[in-house]
Amino acid sequence: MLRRLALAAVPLTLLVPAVAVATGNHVEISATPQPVEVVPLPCFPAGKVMLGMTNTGRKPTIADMRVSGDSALTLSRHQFSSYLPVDQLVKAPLEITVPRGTAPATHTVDLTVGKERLEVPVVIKPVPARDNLLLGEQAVASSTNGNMRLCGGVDGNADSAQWGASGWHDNTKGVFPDTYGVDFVQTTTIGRVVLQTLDSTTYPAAVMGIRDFDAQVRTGSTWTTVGAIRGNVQGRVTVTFAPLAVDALRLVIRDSNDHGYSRIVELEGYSS
Ligand SMILES: [Ca+2]
Repeated sequence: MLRRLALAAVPLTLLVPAVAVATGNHVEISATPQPVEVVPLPCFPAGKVMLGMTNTGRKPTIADMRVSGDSALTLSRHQFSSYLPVDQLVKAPLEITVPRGTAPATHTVDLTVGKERLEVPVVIKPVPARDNLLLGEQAVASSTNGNMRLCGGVDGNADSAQWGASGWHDNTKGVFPDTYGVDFVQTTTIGRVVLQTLDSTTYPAAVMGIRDFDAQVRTGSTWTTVGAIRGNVQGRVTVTFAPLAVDALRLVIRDSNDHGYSRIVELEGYSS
């Protein structure tokens, strides 16, 4: 090693930039979008920001980004480490959530790589006025498949084409009933329930959608069936009933058209 250095006869000053890259001085930090907006509801989609590192030095390097925020924020990661080729943006997603009741305010997430630092503003929004009273509320299910998110059925996205990212199904293939619904934090008047079951070009409702279900509401500890659907082959199904002040709402799913899983793209509830 010593002999090699001696043969190369490189002046010491030229070695300095390579050392600097290793400590992160030539890594540019980015974050998109700014600010990030977050709604304080348990099943509302998280605030999403794409973190980036670009190696502006002359040699590839390995960089560690530290991700931190104040205690109001829950962050999906606290570190982003990557090999960085020269002049190439390397990205990783960060999701930010806050508990229900978090007051509207602007917070920050700090991103640091070596001596580089970027402060990303995070705006906590007020809870929006909602026609769909299930949107973002706490979902409750009998089981959830590992590839799906419990919140997927009440995240505001009813597009069957985005089923994989934004839907829900149970984890008991071929075994019914399954249940899916929300627990409200305060008594809520509901008179109409809308189910969007899986209904895409590849997976039409008549083949993969929910076939038989009961819509139920809970007052105190008593569940009441307010509608029963049998033999459904449609993607979007509406159940209307005399409005009731309820503490929870759920579907009891008794069969699907493939007799496999209970697939919900979105479950909505309205006052009338
Ligand atoms: Ca959804």
